[in-house]
Amino acid sequence: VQKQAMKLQLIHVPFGLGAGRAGTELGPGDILHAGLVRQIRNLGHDLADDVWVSCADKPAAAPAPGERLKHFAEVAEMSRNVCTEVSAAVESGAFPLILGGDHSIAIGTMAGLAAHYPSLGVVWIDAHTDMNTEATTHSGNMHGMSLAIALGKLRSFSYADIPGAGPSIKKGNIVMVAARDIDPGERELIRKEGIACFTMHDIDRLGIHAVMEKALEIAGSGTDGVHLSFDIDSVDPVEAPGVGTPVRGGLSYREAHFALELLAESGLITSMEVVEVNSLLDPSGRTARLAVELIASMLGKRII
Ligand code: B3U
Ligand code: MN
Ligand code: MN
Repeated sequence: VQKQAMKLQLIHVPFGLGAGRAGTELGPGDILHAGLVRQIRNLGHDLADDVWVSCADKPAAAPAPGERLKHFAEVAEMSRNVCTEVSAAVESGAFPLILGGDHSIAIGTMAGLAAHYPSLGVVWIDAHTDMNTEATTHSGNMHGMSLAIALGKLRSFSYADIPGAGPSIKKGNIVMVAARDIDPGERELIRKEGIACFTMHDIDRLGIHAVMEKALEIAGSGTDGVHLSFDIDSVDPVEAPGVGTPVRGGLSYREAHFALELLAESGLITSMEVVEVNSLLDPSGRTARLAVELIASMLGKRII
């Protein structure tokens, strides 16, 4: 099934202060450099003019002593701006394709999407679950909290603090895929809330095809839109070495492509973001090139 031509809106979010290591702020430029626009045009899609969200690149002030959330002010400001741009893109009728940046950009992405899809489904493909709160985080890095924030699980930051944001995401509409590095507090929250989480163990046991079918059923039934949040560290570090927190035992090259081909085929995905590409940690550039290839699979590219 060749996917129909779409109008795409690229939203670049060169923000890296949610991560523990520098480099993800260069992600949008690196992904463009790896040939994204050519790929998209080859697939026959239209592109609206790119949007660049202006982001803080260094912290405005020293963190307050005892502050649990690193660079909170910068993350909050970035989230407001991303929310505004994603919301405008949906309003214009375009398919938003958001390029990070670290995974904290998903806070603003989902806030903006939820304003238009009150029952948003989310497929979260990631080695991690990003379900930490200010009470459970060890690192203080906010890219490890974005899903918990979208669920309304932080005391100090929620969608009520983002102008124009929709409601928090319903826990029954979220599904995680490819998880293999989960902190104790995250595990407890996932279990307590009963959130669907397909780990690498499940993928080994059931196969990526069955897992993606189950994932689509969870995120795609009873929802009015489905967002794909794709953290490139879901892929095995052999294929995607340019990430801040690599975890062995990830998706193979073909598992990653096949997962995205299945999502494309479903016709259910209404927006996508790609995060955590860090080319400073990958002089070969293969991580950014992989990101471009995977985006193409999600946008309808077929082998034959
Ligand atoms: N769970 C850890 C590690 C981590 C989360 N996301 C990434 N790394 N990329 C944390 O810092 O919260
Ligand atoms: Mn992540
Ligand atoms: Mn991750």
